[in-house]
Amino acid sequence: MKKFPEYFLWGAATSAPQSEGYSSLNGKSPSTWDKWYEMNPEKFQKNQGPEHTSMMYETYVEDIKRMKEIHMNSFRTSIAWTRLLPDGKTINQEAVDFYRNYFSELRSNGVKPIINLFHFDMPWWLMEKGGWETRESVDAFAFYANTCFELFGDLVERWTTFNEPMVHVECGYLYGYHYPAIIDLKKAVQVGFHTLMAHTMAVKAFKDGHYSGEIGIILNVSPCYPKSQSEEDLKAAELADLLNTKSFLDPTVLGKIPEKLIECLIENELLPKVKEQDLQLIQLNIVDFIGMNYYQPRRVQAPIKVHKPAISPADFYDHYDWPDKKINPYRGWEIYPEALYDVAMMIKNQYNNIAWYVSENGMGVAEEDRFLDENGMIQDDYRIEFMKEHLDQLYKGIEEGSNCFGYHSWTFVDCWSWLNGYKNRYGFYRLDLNNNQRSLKKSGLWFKELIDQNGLS
Ligand code: BGP
Repeated sequence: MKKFPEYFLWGAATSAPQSEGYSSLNGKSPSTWDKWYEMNPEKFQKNQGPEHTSMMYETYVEDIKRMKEIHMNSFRTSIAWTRLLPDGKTINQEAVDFYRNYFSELRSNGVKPIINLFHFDMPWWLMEKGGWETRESVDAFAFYANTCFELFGDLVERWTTFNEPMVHVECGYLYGYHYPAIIDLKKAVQVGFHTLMAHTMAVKAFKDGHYSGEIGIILNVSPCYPKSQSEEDLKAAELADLLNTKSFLDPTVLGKIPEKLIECLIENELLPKVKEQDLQLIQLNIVDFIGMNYYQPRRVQAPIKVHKPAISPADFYDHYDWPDKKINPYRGWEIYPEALYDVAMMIKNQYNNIAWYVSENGMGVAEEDRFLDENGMIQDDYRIEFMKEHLDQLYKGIEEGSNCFGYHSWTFVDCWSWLNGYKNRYGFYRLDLNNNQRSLKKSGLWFKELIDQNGLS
């Protein structure tokens, strides 16, 4: 039996915009997702906008019973900024009541909430002023964060500021997947820097306010593996790692933007606008813990054509197709559990062995109803195998001293996703879109046994 530490947190993660529903009700103002969907419904799966989620706004009490049924002891969701502060300043009392009841319900059922503040859901009122492109966003976020600490601090032991901050940078400003779908490397760097400062000022507010508990950030880590050991490929992997991982990991954990990243920004005329005290503030406000979302690695090679100064990430590295890769046949993503061990060791060896947890890991499956059995249960043995393999690698890392305190699967109940609606399912519970009913999948039962044993057999 591979036993995990006694204090280990076993749970699942979701976000407010992907699970709550009621996105234009009960006082909530629109986020960019609500507006984008409204403006371009043809971009998305029919009738599957942020309004049509698993509707946890109304079902959270029963859902928490379900969490308890499978013995989960932790759950991560987020607060919707636009629900709590619809205009950025005025508190929406209905939202306060909702979140207080939600978090209290989790706690009284033995499920520790980990509460995140921003999961890609930029308020529309702020987006109209430029969103993360403007410095105003830093103050607005710090105000929102502090409001959350004041209102819910007695119910939350672990806060995180952002989920995957690189995603709104690259999807919004490099690849056109998220609103405002601009393609502009210089703007992307500025947006990234403002996000880092928003995080920093939220941590500062938390520390200055002497709130109890801990504060962290959730990053998406895709370890970068080079195609070969050639100098060019190694350099490409190093740059990919600097830009995608270390750009947030180093300042938030070590208090310092990597020198090599600064050199690279200078060389490419990409330095963002920085205020005098910013670097010192970053240094003084490091996190207590980190969450790592891991799905698949990044396979990189030297770029083929390079612009100087750079105009896109392709000027620093290219992706390549690793011929030996194992693929999730139902989604297409690579399955490489070994990377989780590499992440565990990286944190141990390069990041002061800071406390961390796996904040998302999971297997998306398209048309999952093909695996329904005659009793209406999804027989998702592929997901069990996926989690087992990943937990095995995580266990190895913990055995070797990495300070990991939990594992959250993505996700609890199948949830709405940003661009694909309900195409790819991830949950321990299947969501029936016709009647919003949940039903336990085989992986949920397996997870319960795993939790009971606190280990892998
Ligand atoms: C992470 C996000 C989640 C979730 C997940 C699965 O990057 O934090 O919000 O969506 O990925 O990805 P997808 O929904 O695209 O399958």
